[in-house]
Amino acid sequence: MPRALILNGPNLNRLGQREPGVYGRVTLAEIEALVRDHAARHDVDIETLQSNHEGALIDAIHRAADTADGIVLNAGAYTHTSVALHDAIASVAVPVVEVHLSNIHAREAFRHRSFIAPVALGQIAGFGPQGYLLALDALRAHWAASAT
Ligand code: CA2
Repeated sequence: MPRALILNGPNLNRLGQREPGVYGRVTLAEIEALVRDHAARHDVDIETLQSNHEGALIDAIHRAADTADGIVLNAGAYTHTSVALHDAIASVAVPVVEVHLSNIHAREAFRHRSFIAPVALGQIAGFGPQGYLLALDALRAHWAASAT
């Protein structure tokens, strides 16, 4: 069974508490449950992890080199700042799909730049929690294409 790591970065543990206009009312635990359900229906084994610490996210990406076939990554604000996360992704052969709840390109200019995008398979932004399911589907399509 293919394995995917669902990796969430800083402040995503606060979802559902504030700013419902931007991020909705869904909590991270609810998003993870949606992904778990979707993954089970499509025979994907998933692990979920959230951290507010850049180094912990980097360690998780390194570990995924041996334990996962793909990563769904919402790096939160580190998306716009972290050369270290960019380098971590470049250092492993695991495909990464970047996901954002909000459409970062329709928001403040500082959110338009992603350090993740150049080393990701692709980016999904603006579809709320559904984006995580689309990202998992993108990984599934990538695995299927790589197997042929
Ligand atoms: O749209 C996304 O998924 C983001 O990755 C969310 C990040 C933001 O910094 C990125 O630009 C886009 C923020 C994570 C959650 O932040 C919260 C803020 C207020 C209340 C709850 C969560």
